[in-house]
Amino acid sequence: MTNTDTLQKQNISFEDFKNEVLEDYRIARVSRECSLLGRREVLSGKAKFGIFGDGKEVPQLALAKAFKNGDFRSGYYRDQTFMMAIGELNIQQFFAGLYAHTDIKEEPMSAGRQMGGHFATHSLNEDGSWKNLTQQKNSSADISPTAGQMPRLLGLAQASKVYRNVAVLKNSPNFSEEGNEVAWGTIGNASTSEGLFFETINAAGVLQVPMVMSVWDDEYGISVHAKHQTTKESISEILKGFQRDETHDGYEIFIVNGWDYVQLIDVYNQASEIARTSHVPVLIHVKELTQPQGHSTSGSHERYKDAARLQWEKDFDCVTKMRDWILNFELETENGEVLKFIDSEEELIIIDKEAKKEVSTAKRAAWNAFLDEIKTERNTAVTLLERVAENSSNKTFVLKHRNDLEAIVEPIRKDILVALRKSLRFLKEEKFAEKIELQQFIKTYSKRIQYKYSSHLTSETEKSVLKVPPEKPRYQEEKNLVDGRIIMRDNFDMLLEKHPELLIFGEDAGFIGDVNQGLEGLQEKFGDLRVSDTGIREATIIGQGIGMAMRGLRPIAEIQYLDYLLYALQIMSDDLATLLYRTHGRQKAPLIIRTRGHRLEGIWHAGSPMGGIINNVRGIHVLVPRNMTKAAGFYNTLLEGDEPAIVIECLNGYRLKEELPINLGDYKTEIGVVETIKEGEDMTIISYGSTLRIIEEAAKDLAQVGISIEIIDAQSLLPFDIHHETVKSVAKTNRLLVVDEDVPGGASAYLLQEIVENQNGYQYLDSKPATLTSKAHRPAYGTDGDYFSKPSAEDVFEKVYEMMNEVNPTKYKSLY
Ligand SMILES: Cc1ncc(C[n+]2csc(CCOP(=O)(O)OP(=O)(O)O)c2C)c(N)n1
Ligand SMILES: [Mg+2]
Repeated sequence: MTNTDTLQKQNISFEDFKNEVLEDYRIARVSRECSLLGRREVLSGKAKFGIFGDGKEVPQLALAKAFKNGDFRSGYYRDQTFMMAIGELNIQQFFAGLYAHTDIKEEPMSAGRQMGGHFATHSLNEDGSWKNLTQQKNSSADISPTAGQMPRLLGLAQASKVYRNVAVLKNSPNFSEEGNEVAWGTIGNASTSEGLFFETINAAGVLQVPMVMSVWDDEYGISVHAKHQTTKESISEILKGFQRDETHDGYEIFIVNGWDYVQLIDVYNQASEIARTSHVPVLIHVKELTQPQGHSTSGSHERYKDAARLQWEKDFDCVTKMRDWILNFELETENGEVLKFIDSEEELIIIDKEAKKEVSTAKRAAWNAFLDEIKTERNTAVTLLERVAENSSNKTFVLKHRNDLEAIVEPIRKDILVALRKSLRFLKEEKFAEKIELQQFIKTYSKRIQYKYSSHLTSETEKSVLKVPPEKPRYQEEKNLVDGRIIMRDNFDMLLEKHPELLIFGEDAGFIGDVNQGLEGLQEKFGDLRVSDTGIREATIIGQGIGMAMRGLRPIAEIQYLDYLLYALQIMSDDLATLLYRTHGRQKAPLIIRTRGHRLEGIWHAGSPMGGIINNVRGIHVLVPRNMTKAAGFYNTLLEGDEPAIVIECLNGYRLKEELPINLGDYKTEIGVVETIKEGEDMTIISYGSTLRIIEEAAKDLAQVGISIEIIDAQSLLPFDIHHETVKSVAKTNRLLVVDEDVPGGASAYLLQEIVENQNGYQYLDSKPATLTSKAHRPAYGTDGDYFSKPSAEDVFEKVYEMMNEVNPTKYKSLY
């Protein structure tokens, strides 16, 4: 017998409650059937990998009830039931994901790019414009790395705080209603062992943001038991110190069993209320969950769970427990009447059977939709090959490919292209119309299909940063030289005025206005929500930025020094860089990361690990301005676009004098465009950032011995030189030297490949192309440490001279 509390609390009639319960049960059953059939699809070879939400169904029903329009989820691969309950995933779409259907209409989570179990909703229309996020339920796109959903969750929650409290943002109808939106996180018990989990939990407690964190606890992380994962084997136990009290802000913490439907609903409603109205973060530790089919399709849990545990999992299976509860439910009313959900078990058996049938039918529909499209393409290819064969002297060979292709019962696109491309090889010596047709077909077909896999690495909208019109800095008549940091500061001042949704935050960025005072006085002027200090926690600084950018804000996240970007590089690489790609352009986070580096002092303040960065963040623009005027211009450009980028300012440039532009906030440095900063005849030297000043110094000495070098500032590493200007310089000088402060074979190797291979620079070279870089070790401390670690003006001079000596030993006599 259950009391009437739940009904009274929710103020609903028994009939409504009953319908809701039975509908919930139906969703749970459907979800479970999806898991069961999904596993079979993988084991029978139709899908490649499966990871499912079985055992976690019931708490997700409760979460879905508390989840309102405008709210955001940031979770992981177990949440299919939640997605179904909020109406954002149907059965056919679930299977389309498993089969990797590349049509976004059939597979709205990622157009087949992500493995099943990685969920997302669409924040953007097809043309890249924002939808009204307050009128839909939102799920930020999942990533696979455990706890990788945490940093972004922090930003999703913080956006509500910003929208509620920043006066200029009060009216943001597409993104927020008074900051009433909650960000809901989900994570597995074992993944709470990750640093990102603890970093995020602490930061959300400090920031007091509306974040509700659910931990789905099934006692395991694949095969590894909680005793190896969590101190005291309990995340709520060890997070007790976070509990708020009369004197301190903190968390509200709930503990609830994952099979207890009624308790779960109660807890989730309370959590929602607390987070939504008071912006207090909440932790819900959902215990006693199971994994009926084990972790994933890659193994079986009988290998690591003993008989007693396996029996317990059967007995405490949340769907079974919910079913038993429905079956045994009786409610005595005040007038003695006994109310039940069902008259007999038969009603539940019907729901069970219907769920099975529905899942099986939709699964078949998904498979057919997936396959039919490819079969049509296959048939076209078969017909074409047949006609080609008829005209070829290698008929038998081509026919073999044609017949093999036709015989494949469930073809994929690889099969089609293998047959076509291998057939073409037999026609090398031949010339006939159908051969041309085949060549054309391969080209257009490959291109069309390639797009399905390679689109949306960067913005394809009108707001692509490459489409922002450049604008030159303008200057007053009389020369006005200032410290570089003044240009930054005054430019940020203009930007904060111009873009109300702009926020800047990082370590020491608020009160003192950053370590180099590029934000001096701006917190005082714009308030501590728009210009703010953060804790020392690089990964979640980036996470704050990602989450807030996903909710329509324009964050600039500061990483104090480039060397410390490594703490954040994982989340930049896994989350930010892939977001547009993994959602096929349906979610974006135009986050700007601001940092400074290349040259200061010692092992951890003078690094320039550019090769590592550019190789890890394809999808994020990487900009390396040589001075503050250029840097400020990049921020101005980026804020007009809709893409993520990192701007690396020169650490030794804030006190160097530059002329103060008069059109601050407006002038724009072009992205993907190089700049020739000195013309010359004998050699092209390309570099970026602080190193350019050393090259300029060497250029003067080289001129004295009759060597004229042309210096190009790359400015933008990703993308690099979209107009292929560098090769024009190489065509003139016939010699190329790439200089930077990265390790040998770092970003210099990338630039070399771009120029020699992609721009076909090799054909103009009269000397071996060369690189000059730092040593392989980190830069040592002190002036001599720098001199013996990084390229110096003497190194540049001698490298160039040596190359010229090789060309003309009589004119440039050997130095050594
Ligand atoms: C960073 C990272 N390390 C390892 C993995 C491999 N992995 C995937 S899921 C998983 C276990 C997660 O367990 P838990 O968080 O308890 O979630 P559950 O699957 O039990 O719901 C591991 C180790 C990963 N995806 N990412
Ligand atoms: Mg687990």
